[in-house]
Amino acid sequence: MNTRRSVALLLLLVFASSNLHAASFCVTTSTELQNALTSAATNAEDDTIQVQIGTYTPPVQQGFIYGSTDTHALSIVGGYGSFMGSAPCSIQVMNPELTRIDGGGTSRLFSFRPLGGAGDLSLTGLSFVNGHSLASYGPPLAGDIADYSGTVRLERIVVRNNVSDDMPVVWFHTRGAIVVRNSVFVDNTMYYDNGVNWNNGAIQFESRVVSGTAGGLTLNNNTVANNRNPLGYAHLSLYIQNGPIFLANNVMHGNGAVDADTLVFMEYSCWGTWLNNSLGYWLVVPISDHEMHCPNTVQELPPADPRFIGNGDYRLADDSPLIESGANIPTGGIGDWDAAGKPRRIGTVDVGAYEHRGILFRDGFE
Ligand SMILES: [Ca+2]
Ligand SMILES: [Ca+2]
Repeated sequence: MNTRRSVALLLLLVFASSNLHAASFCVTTSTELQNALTSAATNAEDDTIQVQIGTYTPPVQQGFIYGSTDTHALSIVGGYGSFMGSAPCSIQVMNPELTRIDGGGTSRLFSFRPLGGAGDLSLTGLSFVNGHSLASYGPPLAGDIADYSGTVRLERIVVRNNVSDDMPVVWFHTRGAIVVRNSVFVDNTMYYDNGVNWNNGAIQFESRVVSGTAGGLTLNNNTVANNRNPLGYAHLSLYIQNGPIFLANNVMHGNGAVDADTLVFMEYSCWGTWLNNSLGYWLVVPISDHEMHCPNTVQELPPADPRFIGNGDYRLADDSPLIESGANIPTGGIGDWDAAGKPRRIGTVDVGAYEHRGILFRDGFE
Protein backbone atom coordinates (compact mmCIF):
# COMPACT_ATOMS: atom_id res chain seq x y z
CA MET A 1 0.00 0.00 0.00
CA ASN A 2 1.48 3.35 -0.90
CA THR A 3 1.66 6.22 1.56
CA ARG A 4 -1.14 8.24 -0.02
CA ARG A 5 -3.57 5.32 0.07
CA SER A 6 -2.74 4.50 3.66
CA VAL A 7 -3.33 8.12 4.71
CA ALA A 8 -6.68 8.11 2.91
CA LEU A 9 -7.64 4.87 4.59
CA LEU A 10 -6.61 6.22 7.97
CA LEU A 11 -8.74 9.33 7.48
CA LEU A 12 -11.67 7.16 6.47
CA LEU A 13 -11.26 5.09 9.61
CA VAL A 14 -11.03 8.19 11.79
CA PHE A 15 -14.25 9.60 10.34
CA ALA A 16 -15.99 6.24 10.55
CA SER A 17 -15.03 5.68 14.17
CA SER A 18 -15.96 9.21 15.26
CA ASN A 19 -19.35 8.85 13.58
CA LEU A 20 -19.92 5.58 15.35
CA HIS A 21 -19.58 7.19 18.75
CA ALA A 22 -21.08 10.65 18.37
CA ALA A 23 -24.63 11.80 17.82
CA SER A 24 -25.78 15.29 16.98
CA PHE A 25 -29.24 16.75 17.52
CA CYS A 26 -30.75 20.02 16.34
CA VAL A 27 -33.71 21.14 18.44
CA THR A 28 -36.14 23.97 17.78
CA THR A 29 -38.90 23.34 20.37
CA SER A 30 -39.12 22.53 24.08
CA THR A 31 -40.42 19.03 23.32
CA GLU A 32 -37.57 18.35 20.93
CA LEU A 33 -35.06 19.49 23.55
CA GLN A 34 -36.34 17.08 26.21
CA ASN A 35 -36.62 14.28 23.62
CA ALA A 36 -33.00 14.84 22.60
CA LEU A 37 -31.91 14.75 26.26
CA THR A 38 -33.81 11.49 26.74
CA SER A 39 -32.22 9.93 23.64
CA ALA A 40 -28.76 11.13 24.64
CA ALA A 41 -29.21 9.54 28.05
CA THR A 42 -29.41 6.00 26.64
CA ASN A 43 -27.56 5.88 23.30
CA ALA A 44 -24.09 5.06 24.65
CA GLU A 45 -22.55 7.76 22.44
CA ASP A 46 -21.05 11.20 22.88
CA ASP A 47 -23.78 13.72 22.08
CA THR A 48 -24.05 17.32 20.96
CA ILE A 49 -27.43 19.02 21.20
CA GLN A 50 -27.57 22.19 19.11
CA VAL A 51 -30.34 24.50 20.30
CA GLN A 52 -31.93 26.93 17.87
CA ILE A 53 -32.32 30.56 18.98
CA GLY A 54 -35.59 30.98 20.87
CA THR A 55 -37.32 30.55 24.21
CA TYR A 56 -37.73 27.08 25.71
CA THR A 57 -40.26 26.25 28.42
CA PRO A 58 -39.11 23.51 30.78
CA PRO A 59 -41.40 20.63 31.79
CA VAL A 60 -43.60 21.85 34.67
CA GLN A 61 -41.80 22.04 38.02
CA GLN A 62 -39.04 19.48 37.37
CA GLY A 63 -37.46 21.26 34.40
CA PHE A 64 -35.42 19.73 31.60
CA ILE A 65 -33.60 16.62 32.80
CA TYR A 66 -30.65 14.63 31.57
CA GLY A 67 -31.03 11.59 33.82
CA SER A 68 -28.60 9.06 32.53
CA THR A 69 -26.65 5.89 32.99
CA ASP A 70 -24.72 6.75 29.82
CA THR A 71 -21.07 7.35 30.66
CA HIS A 72 -20.40 9.38 27.50
CA ALA A 73 -20.10 13.11 26.97
CA LEU A 74 -22.96 15.54 26.45
CA SER A 75 -22.63 19.06 25.09
CA ILE A 76 -25.61 21.42 24.84
CA VAL A 77 -24.93 24.51 22.74
CA GLY A 78 -27.25 27.43 22.07
CA GLY A 79 -27.23 30.16 19.42
CA TYR A 80 -28.08 28.15 16.34
CA GLY A 81 -30.27 29.47 13.55
CA SER A 82 -31.03 29.36 9.87
CA PHE A 83 -30.35 31.97 7.22
CA MET A 84 -32.14 32.68 3.93
CA GLY A 85 -34.19 29.50 4.12
CA SER A 86 -31.33 27.19 5.10
CA ALA A 87 -31.88 24.24 7.39
CA PRO A 88 -32.20 24.78 11.17
CA CYS A 89 -28.90 24.89 13.07
CA SER A 90 -26.93 25.78 9.96
CA ILE A 91 -25.50 29.00 11.41
CA GLN A 92 -24.37 29.91 14.92
CA VAL A 93 -24.18 33.19 16.83
CA MET A 94 -22.35 33.54 20.13
CA ASN A 95 -24.71 35.70 22.22
CA PRO A 96 -26.15 33.50 25.00
CA GLU A 97 -29.10 35.86 25.60
CA LEU A 98 -30.76 34.69 22.38
CA THR A 99 -31.35 31.11 23.50
CA ARG A 100 -33.34 31.11 26.70
CA ILE A 101 -34.52 28.41 29.05
CA ASP A 102 -37.33 30.37 30.75
CA GLY A 103 -39.12 28.95 33.80
CA GLY A 104 -41.84 31.59 33.75
CA GLY A 105 -41.46 32.01 37.51
CA THR A 106 -42.97 28.58 38.15
CA SER A 107 -40.54 25.82 37.15
CA ARG A 108 -36.97 24.82 37.71
CA LEU A 109 -34.88 24.92 34.57
CA PHE A 110 -32.37 22.16 33.98
CA SER A 111 -30.51 19.40 35.75
CA PHE A 112 -27.77 16.94 34.91
CA ARG A 113 -28.43 13.71 36.76
CA PRO A 114 -26.11 11.03 35.39
CA LEU A 115 -25.50 8.27 37.91
CA GLY A 116 -21.84 8.01 37.02
CA GLY A 117 -19.47 8.33 34.13
CA ALA A 118 -16.53 10.32 32.91
CA GLY A 119 -17.47 12.11 29.68
CA ASP A 120 -17.53 15.89 29.81
CA LEU A 121 -20.87 17.61 30.44
CA SER A 122 -21.12 21.10 29.02
CA LEU A 123 -23.54 23.99 28.65
CA THR A 124 -22.52 26.70 26.17
CA GLY A 125 -24.19 29.86 24.93
CA LEU A 126 -27.46 29.54 26.87
CA SER A 127 -29.51 31.70 29.25
CA PHE A 128 -31.33 30.31 32.27
CA VAL A 129 -33.94 32.79 33.45
CA ASN A 130 -37.05 33.14 35.63
CA GLY A 131 -36.71 29.72 37.20
CA HIS A 132 -38.46 29.01 40.48
CA SER A 133 -37.96 25.77 42.32
CA LEU A 134 -39.91 24.54 45.27
CA ALA A 135 -38.26 22.61 48.07
CA SER A 136 -38.73 19.09 46.78
CA TYR A 137 -37.33 19.75 43.32
CA GLY A 138 -33.86 21.09 44.04
CA PRO A 139 -32.05 24.07 42.54
CA PRO A 140 -33.25 25.79 39.35
CA LEU A 141 -29.98 24.85 37.60
CA ALA A 142 -28.13 21.84 38.91
CA GLY A 143 -25.71 19.03 38.40
CA ASP A 144 -26.02 16.87 41.49
CA ILE A 145 -23.58 14.31 40.17
CA ALA A 146 -21.71 13.17 43.21
CA ASP A 147 -20.40 9.98 41.55
CA TYR A 148 -19.38 11.66 38.32
CA SER A 149 -15.71 12.01 37.43
CA GLY A 150 -15.93 13.88 34.13
CA THR A 151 -15.42 17.61 33.70
CA VAL A 152 -18.38 19.99 33.91
CA ARG A 153 -17.90 22.97 31.59
CA LEU A 154 -20.06 26.07 31.69
CA GLU A 155 -19.11 28.56 28.96
CA ARG A 156 -21.00 31.76 28.18
CA ILE A 157 -24.09 31.01 30.22
CA VAL A 158 -26.32 33.66 31.76
CA VAL A 159 -28.23 32.79 34.96
CA ARG A 160 -30.55 35.63 35.86
CA ASN A 161 -33.65 36.36 37.93
CA ASN A 162 -34.19 32.89 39.36
CA VAL A 163 -35.66 32.00 42.76
CA SER A 164 -34.97 28.96 44.88
CA ASP A 165 -37.11 28.18 47.91
CA ASP A 166 -34.63 25.57 49.07
CA MET A 167 -30.96 25.01 48.29
CA PRO A 168 -28.80 27.16 46.02
CA VAL A 169 -29.98 28.70 42.75
CA VAL A 170 -27.09 27.04 40.92
CA TRP A 171 -25.48 23.94 42.36
CA PHE A 172 -22.94 21.63 40.76
CA HIS A 173 -21.49 18.88 42.92
CA THR A 174 -19.13 16.39 41.31
CA ARG A 175 -16.07 14.23 41.82
CA GLY A 176 -14.64 15.67 38.65
CA ALA A 177 -13.45 19.12 37.67
CA ILE A 178 -15.65 22.16 37.09
CA VAL A 179 -14.65 24.88 34.62
CA VAL A 180 -16.77 28.06 34.40
CA ARG A 181 -15.85 30.87 32.00
CA ASN A 182 -17.38 34.04 30.60
CA SER A 183 -20.62 33.49 32.48
CA VAL A 184 -23.03 35.73 34.35
CA PHE A 185 -24.85 34.88 37.59
CA VAL A 186 -26.93 37.88 38.64
CA ASP A 187 -30.17 38.97 40.32
CA ASN A 188 -30.98 35.56 41.74
CA THR A 189 -32.76 35.04 45.08
CA MET A 190 -32.64 32.15 47.47
CA TYR A 191 -34.64 31.51 50.62
CA TYR A 192 -32.47 29.09 52.50
CA ASP A 193 -30.46 28.80 55.66
CA ASN A 194 -29.56 25.38 56.99
CA GLY A 195 -27.00 26.80 59.39
CA VAL A 196 -24.02 25.40 57.46
CA ASN A 197 -22.35 28.30 55.75
CA TRP A 198 -20.70 26.33 52.92
CA ASN A 199 -24.12 25.09 51.92
CA ASN A 200 -25.66 28.54 51.73
CA GLY A 201 -24.21 29.92 48.52
CA ALA A 202 -26.69 31.12 45.93
CA ILE A 203 -24.15 29.95 43.39
CA GLN A 204 -22.33 26.84 44.55
CA PHE A 205 -19.63 24.76 42.87
CA GLU A 206 -18.22 21.70 44.59
CA SER A 207 -15.39 19.52 43.31
CA ARG A 208 -15.00 16.70 45.77
CA VAL A 209 -12.39 14.20 44.76
CA VAL A 210 -12.41 11.35 47.24
CA SER A 211 -8.71 10.60 46.81
CA GLY A 212 -5.91 11.60 44.48
CA THR A 213 -5.51 14.95 42.87
CA ALA A 214 -7.85 15.03 39.87
CA GLY A 215 -10.74 17.43 39.69
CA GLY A 216 -10.56 21.01 40.81
CA LEU A 217 -12.29 24.29 40.19
CA THR A 218 -11.42 26.80 37.48
CA LEU A 219 -13.40 30.04 37.20
CA ASN A 220 -12.23 32.63 34.71
CA ASN A 221 -13.92 35.87 33.64
CA ASN A 222 -17.25 35.46 35.40
CA THR A 223 -19.61 38.06 36.87
CA VAL A 224 -21.41 37.03 40.07
CA ALA A 225 -23.43 39.96 41.39
CA ASN A 226 -26.53 41.02 43.25
CA ASN A 227 -27.62 37.59 44.39
CA ARG A 228 -29.84 37.87 47.44
CA ASN A 229 -31.07 35.84 50.38
CA PRO A 230 -33.56 37.43 52.79
CA LEU A 231 -32.63 34.67 55.28
CA GLY A 232 -29.02 35.66 55.42
CA TYR A 233 -26.57 34.28 52.87
CA ALA A 234 -26.17 34.55 49.12
CA HIS A 235 -22.47 34.35 48.38
CA LEU A 236 -20.59 32.43 45.75
CA SER A 237 -19.59 29.21 47.49
CA LEU A 238 -16.65 27.18 46.22
CA TYR A 239 -15.98 23.86 47.89
CA ILE A 240 -12.77 22.06 47.04
CA GLN A 241 -11.68 18.66 48.29
CA ASN A 242 -8.30 17.24 47.24
CA GLY A 243 -7.94 19.50 44.24
CA PRO A 244 -6.63 22.81 42.95
CA ILE A 245 -8.55 26.05 42.57
CA PHE A 246 -7.79 28.57 39.86
CA LEU A 247 -9.59 31.91 39.80
CA ALA A 248 -8.81 34.64 37.30
CA ASN A 249 -10.51 37.81 36.13
CA ASN A 250 -13.73 37.26 38.10
CA VAL A 251 -15.85 39.96 39.67
CA MET A 252 -18.04 39.16 42.69
CA HIS A 253 -20.09 42.00 44.04
CA GLY A 254 -23.15 42.57 46.22
CA ASN A 255 -23.90 38.93 47.00
CA GLY A 256 -25.79 38.92 50.25
CA ALA A 257 -23.31 40.51 52.64
CA VAL A 258 -23.89 38.80 55.96
CA ASP A 259 -20.55 37.04 55.67
CA ALA A 260 -18.88 37.65 52.29
CA ASP A 261 -19.35 37.96 48.55
CA THR A 262 -17.15 34.95 48.01
CA LEU A 263 -16.48 32.03 50.33
CA VAL A 264 -14.01 29.26 49.59
CA PHE A 265 -14.14 26.06 51.60
CA MET A 266 -11.27 23.67 51.46
CA GLU A 267 -11.04 20.17 52.71
CA TYR A 268 -7.69 18.37 52.98
CA SER A 269 -5.83 20.37 50.38
CA CYS A 270 -6.06 23.34 48.15
CA TRP A 271 -3.64 24.92 45.75
CA GLY A 272 -3.63 26.92 42.57
CA THR A 273 -3.41 30.58 41.71
CA TRP A 274 -5.81 33.49 41.94
CA LEU A 275 -5.06 36.29 39.53
CA ASN A 276 -6.67 39.67 38.95
CA ASN A 277 -9.99 38.99 40.63
CA SER A 278 -12.31 41.48 42.24
CA LEU A 279 -13.82 39.17 44.84
CA GLY A 280 -15.46 41.74 47.08
CA TYR A 281 -15.09 40.73 50.69
CA TRP A 282 -13.94 37.11 50.64
CA LEU A 283 -12.92 34.39 53.07
CA VAL A 284 -11.20 31.03 52.87
CA VAL A 285 -12.63 28.65 55.43
CA PRO A 286 -10.97 25.37 56.40
CA ILE A 287 -13.18 22.31 56.79
CA SER A 288 -10.61 19.96 58.28
CA ASP A 289 -7.21 20.12 59.96
CA HIS A 290 -5.24 19.01 56.93
CA GLU A 291 -5.15 22.08 54.73
CA MET A 292 -2.17 23.34 52.84
CA HIS A 293 -1.93 26.99 51.94
CA CYS A 294 -4.91 28.01 49.88
CA PRO A 295 -4.07 29.01 47.28
CA ASN A 296 -0.35 29.32 46.52
CA THR A 297 -0.68 32.72 44.91
CA VAL A 298 -3.24 35.45 45.38
CA GLN A 299 -3.03 38.65 43.37
CA GLU A 300 -6.23 40.46 44.24
CA LEU A 301 -7.21 43.72 42.61
CA PRO A 302 -7.59 46.64 45.01
CA PRO A 303 -11.10 46.74 46.53
CA ALA A 304 -13.30 49.01 44.47
CA ASP A 305 -16.83 49.42 43.19
CA PRO A 306 -16.75 47.53 39.87
CA ARG A 307 -18.97 50.21 38.29
CA PHE A 308 -21.41 48.22 36.25
CA ILE A 309 -23.62 50.22 33.88
CA GLY A 310 -26.56 49.54 36.23
CA ASN A 311 -30.30 48.86 36.02
CA GLY A 312 -29.67 45.18 35.42
CA ASP A 313 -26.88 45.79 32.91
CA TYR A 314 -23.70 44.16 34.21
CA ARG A 315 -21.43 45.35 31.43
CA LEU A 316 -18.68 47.69 32.62
CA ALA A 317 -19.27 51.45 32.62
CA ASP A 318 -16.67 53.62 30.91
CA ASP A 319 -15.08 54.51 34.27
CA SER A 320 -14.93 50.96 35.64
CA PRO A 321 -11.60 50.07 37.28
CA LEU A 322 -11.97 46.55 35.86
CA ILE A 323 -11.32 47.64 32.26
CA GLU A 324 -7.87 46.48 31.06
CA SER A 325 -7.27 44.87 34.47
CA GLY A 326 -7.32 41.13 33.73
CA ALA A 327 -4.71 38.44 33.22
CA ASN A 328 -4.49 37.45 29.55
CA ILE A 329 -3.30 33.88 29.87
CA PRO A 330 -4.47 32.36 33.17
CA THR A 331 -4.62 28.64 33.78
CA GLY A 332 -7.73 27.38 32.00
CA GLY A 333 -7.67 30.17 29.39
CA ILE A 334 -10.14 32.96 28.72
CA GLY A 335 -11.98 31.64 25.65
CA ASP A 336 -12.75 33.43 22.40
CA TRP A 337 -16.06 35.14 23.22
CA ASP A 338 -17.42 37.19 26.09
CA ALA A 339 -20.91 36.89 27.62
CA ALA A 340 -22.35 39.19 24.96
CA GLY A 341 -21.01 36.95 22.20
CA LYS A 342 -18.34 39.47 21.20
CA PRO A 343 -14.57 39.00 21.04
CA ARG A 344 -13.23 38.20 24.48
CA ARG A 345 -10.18 40.38 24.45
CA ILE A 346 -9.63 43.94 23.25
CA GLY A 347 -6.21 45.09 24.38
CA THR A 348 -5.75 43.54 27.82
CA VAL A 349 -8.64 41.34 28.83
CA ASP A 350 -11.11 43.02 31.20
CA VAL A 351 -12.27 41.57 34.51
CA GLY A 352 -15.76 40.05 34.48
CA ALA A 353 -17.85 38.33 31.85
CA TYR A 354 -18.11 41.32 29.50
CA GLU A 355 -15.32 42.98 27.56
CA HIS A 356 -15.68 46.75 27.42
CA ARG A 357 -15.99 47.79 23.79
CA GLY A 358 -14.24 51.13 24.20
CA ILE A 359 -15.24 54.61 23.12
CA LEU A 360 -14.73 53.87 19.43
CA PHE A 361 -17.14 50.98 19.51
CA ARG A 362 -20.11 52.83 20.97
CA ASP A 363 -23.00 54.29 19.02
CA GLY A 364 -23.30 51.55 16.49
CA PHE A 365 -19.73 51.39 15.23
CA GLU A 366 -19.43 47.71 16.11
CA1 LIG B 1 -25.17 9.64 25.16
CA1 LIG C 1 -9.83 45.14 27.33
